[in-house]
Amino acid sequence: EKQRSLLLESTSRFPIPPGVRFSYGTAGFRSDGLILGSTVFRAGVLAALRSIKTGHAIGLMITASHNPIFDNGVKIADPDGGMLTQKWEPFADALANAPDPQHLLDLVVQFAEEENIPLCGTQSAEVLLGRDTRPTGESLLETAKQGINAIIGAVAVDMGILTTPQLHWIVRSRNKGTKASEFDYYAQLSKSFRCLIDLIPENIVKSEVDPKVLVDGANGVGGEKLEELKKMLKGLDIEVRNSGKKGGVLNDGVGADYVQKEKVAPSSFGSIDMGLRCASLDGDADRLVYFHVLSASDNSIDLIDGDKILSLFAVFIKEQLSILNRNENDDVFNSLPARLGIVQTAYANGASTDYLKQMGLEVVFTPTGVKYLHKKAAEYDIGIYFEANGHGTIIFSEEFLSLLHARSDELSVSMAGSERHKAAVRLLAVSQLINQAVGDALSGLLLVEAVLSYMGWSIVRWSQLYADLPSRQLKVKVADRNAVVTANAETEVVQPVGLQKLIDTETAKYPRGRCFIRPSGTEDIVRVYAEASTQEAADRLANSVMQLVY
Ligand code: 16G
Ligand code: ZN
Repeated sequence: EKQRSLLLESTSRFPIPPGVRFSYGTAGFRSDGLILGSTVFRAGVLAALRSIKTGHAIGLMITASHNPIFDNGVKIADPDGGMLTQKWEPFADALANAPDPQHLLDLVVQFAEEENIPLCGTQSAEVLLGRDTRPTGESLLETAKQGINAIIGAVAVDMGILTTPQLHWIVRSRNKGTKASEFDYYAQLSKSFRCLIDLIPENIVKSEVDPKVLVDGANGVGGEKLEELKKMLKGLDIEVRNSGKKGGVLNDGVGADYVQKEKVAPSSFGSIDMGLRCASLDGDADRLVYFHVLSASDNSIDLIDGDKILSLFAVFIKEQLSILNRNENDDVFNSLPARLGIVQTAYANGASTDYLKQMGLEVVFTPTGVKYLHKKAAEYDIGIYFEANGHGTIIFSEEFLSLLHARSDELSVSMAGSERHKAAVRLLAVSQLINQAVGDALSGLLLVEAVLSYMGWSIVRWSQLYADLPSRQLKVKVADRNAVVTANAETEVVQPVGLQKLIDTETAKYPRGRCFIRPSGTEDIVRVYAEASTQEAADRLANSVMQLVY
């Protein structure tokens, strides 16, 4: 009874704006930050219920990632640090759109019953809150707290300004019972980075590798946090630009999304940086791309996107596995077989997929959205996933990690200092460095830097792993994006019926042509992607398929 009146009373303080429908899309709820109050309050309620249900800490992040500064959003992290289980998304939608407090209460009561969530007032729940640097973030975080406090027994812990992956990492660590503060995050990353650097083979020609990396912080939280991390790093020279402190606007002409989509240098980068290794984070630092400036006259760049970061990681991991399992004649150890899986989406450049397959790697595809890629990657001993936009990570199964620990211990006894021992230690260090909860630009950046040093590769050498096929992306405004239904990891249109045939006919006209369309999960549009052997052909293919979509 007390719970009912508390929920009714609190909900009535955050009425929903008229005429808006909220949907828990690929990346949680997103819209103009000023109309998100009711949604964030309700996400707080949801997070508290999720924590009661799972018996673990839950994360709630206020961010709109790479979107403009006045947008905002909210998303929930599950106990393992991953995305909210898809099973709860319909409930999230229903909650966000409940027209009044009574409807909301009815939904909560009904859902709690279905899911066996006790609401008797004796249960406990913990929700960890984080936000990025957006102007509406602070008040929305307060609103989320009120939503959490509307469930009796739930405790809200304000972790302050964080990158999205930091919050996911903290939730995961907290629930695993390992050290889980923001400081612990920096300590773990810098320690494992150091470990990888210390194990670089002496015969590596280091001359080719510039110790300096220039980083575009998107005028967001990432730059600020990278400055913190930097204080604990040795052996790497990081220069942060667009840290947001010099008046630049979040995601405005800066950031990984801008750099990847426009294929130009972000502001405050230019011809003076030609030849230097540059990286760009997005507004909440869960995406990372690299680039180098090509031309002094315009801002054109050579883009090194998520596919190429993936390829670099795959080369490195594969090499370490093969060193670990190298068959010495007097071998007393069995090999430690590892199923290594690579996960991409339809946006992956065809040249990257060819390259990975040529290396003998298993490549699989899922629809766009981290929740799909992550889940697929978790099916392997080591799963590496990346979206072309720069979001991705490496995940290790618990079973494989414990075997690896054991092997590393054995080797440290009989073969300490051998290449095989080092390979085991390196793989363990990667599992500590890379954020296994979710894609993380800061930890990804350190791993890229460590691997380039290990390989002795310049950014140009890295870029030459393969040549991207020219591609083009277009957006089409349509009356109803949900009229387009896809299958086969978004590579095939099943509705409207007959459209795929037309796309196929068009695509067949171009050498190396490939084209797909899909409804966006974050905007009210349909996206078109085309690639072909020349830029002109890719443009033409995209345009003619766009005509078919109208
Ligand atoms: C969100 C997704 C990202 C995906 C993008 C696609 C997460 C954390 N983020 O940003 O993975 O690439 O949406 O947007 O899942 P779209 O559906 O509008 O093309
Ligand atoms: Zn982001």
